[in-house]
Amino acid sequence: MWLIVYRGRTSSARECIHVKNQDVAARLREIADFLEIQEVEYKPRAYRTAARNVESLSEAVEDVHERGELEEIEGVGESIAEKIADYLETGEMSYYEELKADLPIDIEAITRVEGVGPKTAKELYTKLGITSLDDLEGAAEAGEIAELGGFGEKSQQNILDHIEQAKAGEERMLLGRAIPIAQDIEALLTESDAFGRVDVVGSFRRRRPTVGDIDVLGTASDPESAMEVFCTHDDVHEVLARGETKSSVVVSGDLQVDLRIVDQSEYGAALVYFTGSKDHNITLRNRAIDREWKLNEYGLFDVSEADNPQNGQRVGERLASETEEDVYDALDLSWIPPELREDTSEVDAAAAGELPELVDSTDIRGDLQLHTDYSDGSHTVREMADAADERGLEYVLITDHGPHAPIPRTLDSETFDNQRVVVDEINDEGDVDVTILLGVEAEITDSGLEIPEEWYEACDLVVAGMHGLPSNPTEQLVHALEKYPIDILAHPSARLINEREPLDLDMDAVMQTAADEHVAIEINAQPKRLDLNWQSIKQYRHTVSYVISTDAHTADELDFMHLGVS
Ligand code: DGT
Ligand code: CA
Ligand code: CA
Ligand code: ZN
Repeated sequence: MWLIVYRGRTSSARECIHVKNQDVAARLREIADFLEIQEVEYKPRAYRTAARNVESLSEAVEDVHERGELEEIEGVGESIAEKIADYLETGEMSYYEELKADLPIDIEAITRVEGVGPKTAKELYTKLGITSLDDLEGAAEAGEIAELGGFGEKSQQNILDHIEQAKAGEERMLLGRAIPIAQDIEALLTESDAFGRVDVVGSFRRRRPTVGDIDVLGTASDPESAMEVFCTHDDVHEVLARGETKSSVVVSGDLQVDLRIVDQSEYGAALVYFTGSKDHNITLRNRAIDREWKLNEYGLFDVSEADNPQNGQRVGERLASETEEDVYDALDLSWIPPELREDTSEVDAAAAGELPELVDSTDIRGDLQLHTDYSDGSHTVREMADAADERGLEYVLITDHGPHAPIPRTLDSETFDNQRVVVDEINDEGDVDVTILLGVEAEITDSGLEIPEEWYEACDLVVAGMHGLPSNPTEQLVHALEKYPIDILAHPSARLINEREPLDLDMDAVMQTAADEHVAIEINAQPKRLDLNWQSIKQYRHTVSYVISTDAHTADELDFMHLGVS
């Protein structure tokens, strides 16, 4: 059995990126789409690579610009650097604005619909004037798309099938995207004199893969000035509500942020309440009711002697409210880590003293999926080795895409052999502490696992994954796991959050086969994947072993590890 995550080593999970990196990356990606529509060659790919590298930078792109080092970002040449500088200096990227003026459509949203690419989006605009997801939905429902030449019923049905998924992307932001935004706000409030404690709560604190909004809890001796700071800082795009203890604003990425100011003496009860989940709260509240107590955001109260327990929020004798530990303790529970507060038996486990010890970032020793410029990664093997070394990893497994992966560049026999030599050289030179292992991300297709026989011997470990649209995914996965010496099954459900539904798999069958064949299951830390999902991870934790891998395509994406850990 593989057990790749051990306890007991410190490594730092650098989480702090900056909001502007994402804004720049979003524009570069849209430029890529616009250029693709114009059938410009190579450039779209260059813009996408640059976008990925800017987005995953471990520092603020403004700082890089201030040092005059934009062109040192991988994939950013003179021309892209100029565009980034333009945006950072003026707040607008004029090249992007020009392209957008020519084709005024929400290309990012429309192309999020599975099967709709930039060129289709343009055609839909030219022929039907579609500029947004709502337009697209309306046209599909009215049957207008089926009537277009080159489209037909099937394309229209495909759009209808996938539009909800794309629309969900407007409502729920990827955790990986929300983290830098929330951390910036948290830092801003924490550093302001107006606030005492500040905590980001809600689904964010529970580290759900996506968040509907950001909930912030704070204490303030002068709530009025605290609200002033919260409602008027630089990143506030709109104030939705402003009250004495409760305000809501909209910030970058159209993200809503709610703030509540509560009393220091009731902070613990408020933390429990606003961290949620709602179902976890209900289970806690029922536990209180069983004891003739009452639990709400103000505290835990003994109401057995109260004349009218429903009368007011703070009735009865206060049992706990100052810290979270106090509240859980009073309910005869050990403190429950936020990630577990999803009402999936964690309260029973806490009552029985059987909460699991959670894996955390300090447990991570290695990373078993990452890409280099031998396939679709941005950096060389050497650069990835250095980046892994800097992060204190003991080992990494290089896994470029094997033949038949649906991407522009994949390994062939020559480049694979060459990569083996390069990896051996780096290990032999011994100037990095990290051990570089060589693997491959082999493609599972209709005909099996697409790598030459010799590679099994030459690889330290074989990772297998599916990137296409298989007709019978369960059968193909099970067959591949049984027939080939696979070590790790990558991103099993192949979901792309807000873009592509998970494969329709018989997960029991896949997991049982993986267990029988001693194949470890990957928890992929890419913000869009987070695959295997947390519900299944829990479900199959006694069946299979897991590895947490970043699937990094740039050096800084090695920092995604903490998302996989969450
Ligand atoms: P989200 O924003 O959709 O990603 O999910 P949450 O969990 O952050 O939900 P949100 O923002 O509506 O509320 C934050 C927390 O406040 C939630 O996790 C639990 C608590 N809460 C909100 N509404 C209720 C409620 O009606 N009953 C109880 N017991 N708790 C609630
Ligand atoms: Ca929330
Ligand atoms: Ca909320
Ligand atoms: Zn993959």
